[in-house]
Parts: sequence; structure tokens; C-alpha cells
Amino acid sequence: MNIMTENYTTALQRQNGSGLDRFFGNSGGAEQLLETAQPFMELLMRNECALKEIETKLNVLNDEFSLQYDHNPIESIKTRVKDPMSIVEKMKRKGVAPTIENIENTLNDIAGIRVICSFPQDIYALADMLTRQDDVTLIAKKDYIANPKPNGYRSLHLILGIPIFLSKGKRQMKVEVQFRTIAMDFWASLDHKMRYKQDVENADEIIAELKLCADAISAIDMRMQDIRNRIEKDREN
Ligand code: 0O2
Repeated sequence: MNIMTENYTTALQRQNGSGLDRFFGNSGGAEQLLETAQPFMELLMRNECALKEIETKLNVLNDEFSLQYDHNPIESIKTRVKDPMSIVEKMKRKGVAPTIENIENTLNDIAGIRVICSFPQDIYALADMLTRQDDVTLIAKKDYIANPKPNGYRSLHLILGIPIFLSKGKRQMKVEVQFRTIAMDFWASLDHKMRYKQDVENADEIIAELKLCADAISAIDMRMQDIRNRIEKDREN
């Protein structure tokens, strides 16, 4: 067992608590998935590698951007490989047996990166620079900034294809990149709490209030961007 596999085994056991059978539940594909534990750990490892590739690209762009335009477009980057429990649950929700092949074909967000920017304009500039790179393929794009969800959710989602280079050759991987401003992220974390909480008192009222906050936040984002642009214009003159 190599070091990387050992890490993922430990991670898997941590997710389990009291054993793999408890973790995988009684779904039809559970035994099948257990038999393929090694490929499953390799799948997680490949996704971790794909995340590193995209994260490095974003950091390079951030460094270059700060030299060129004198500001850092990225406030922070959060990466995560979807935990095994969530992978199996999502496959169940989609009604697809959780085999390695099905997981790879069905899920686009096993590897996820959240990029937090100060201004909406920077989001589009970064997304454009990233998708124009030779080895990056744009598989899908959902612009929830231009077209917010009815609840007020705003973010730019990209599903990117990226090759990783392993000892036995090249593998094409998928990474979901979510771009949002600090303000949109602040909103989304509170909304996330609401989404996963049941039996909240006055839920309708809270949902309506959250929608109002989302719209107010968006207006502030635009005003802040406008101020930033005016300051930069003044500096150029
Ligand atoms: P979690 O717990 O954050 O991982 P798909 O993944 O394509 O099958 P969908 O819903 O079509 O499913 O994808 P979409 O719309 O691109 O949303 C994917 C992710 O965006 C979600 O992942 C959330 O992280 C985030 N998201 C989407 N809508 C909302 C929203 O209304 N509020 C908040 N707070 N986040 C949202 P997961 O797997 O659903 O959840």
C-alpha cells in the first residue's frame, strides 16, 4: 500500500466511524462498491490531483493579475473532494448505482473549488483567463450571477475538464469551480444552513428575508465595484 492509498484509507475510515458497512448503508450497489474500495480510493486521489492543478492555475493568475493591475482578484480559495458519504448519497438521489464508472460519469463535483473574489468583474476576468488555457476544457457553465436562482443564490459555476499525468498515463478529470464575491459567499453560507435545517419556525418568512438580502447584497457588490473602477480610473489619469 503506498502512502497516498494509506491516506485515503485513513480518510475513509474516519468517514466511517464504526465500519465500511455502516458507511455504505444498504444500497443495492454497496457490496459492489466495497469490492472496488481500491479503485474508489484512487478515484478520490485523482480528484485531489485535479484540484491541485486548477488551484495552481488560479494562484498563478492571481499573482500575475496583482503585478499587472495592482490588485489581487482572489480573496481566498477553498478546495474539497466530496466526501464518500455525500458521493454515495448523491448517486442514490440520482438513482444510479455507485460504481466507479457511474460515479465518474454522473458526478461533476467530486472535485470542487470555491473562489472568493472581492468584485463581480474579477470573477468574469478570472473565469475567462482560466477557460482560455490550452489544457482546460469548459464542459458546462451556469451563470447564477447574471441569472440568479429564484431564492436569490448568486455564483458563477464552471465545470472544467483538466488532464492529470499519472505513472501510467494521462487521465481527463472534471472539477467544479464556483466563483462568488465575499458578499455572495456570506449569503450562501447562511442559506446553506437554512437548506439543511428542517422544521425551522417561520421558514417562509426567513426565505423571503434571505431573498431580500441577496438582492441588497448584489446592489452593494455593484456599487462597490463602481467605486473601485472610479478609483482606478482616477489613478490612471
Ligand atoms: P453542497 O452541500 O454545497 O455540496 P448537479 O451537481 O449539477 O447535479 P445542480 O443542483 O444542478 O446539481 O448543480 P448546481 O445548480 O450547479 O449547484 C451545485 C452546487 O451549488 C450545490 O452543491 C451548492 O454548493 C451550490 N448551490 C446551488 N444552489 C444553491 C443555493 O440555492 N444555495 C446555496 N447555498 N448553495 C447552492 P450541492 O451538492 O447541492 O450541495
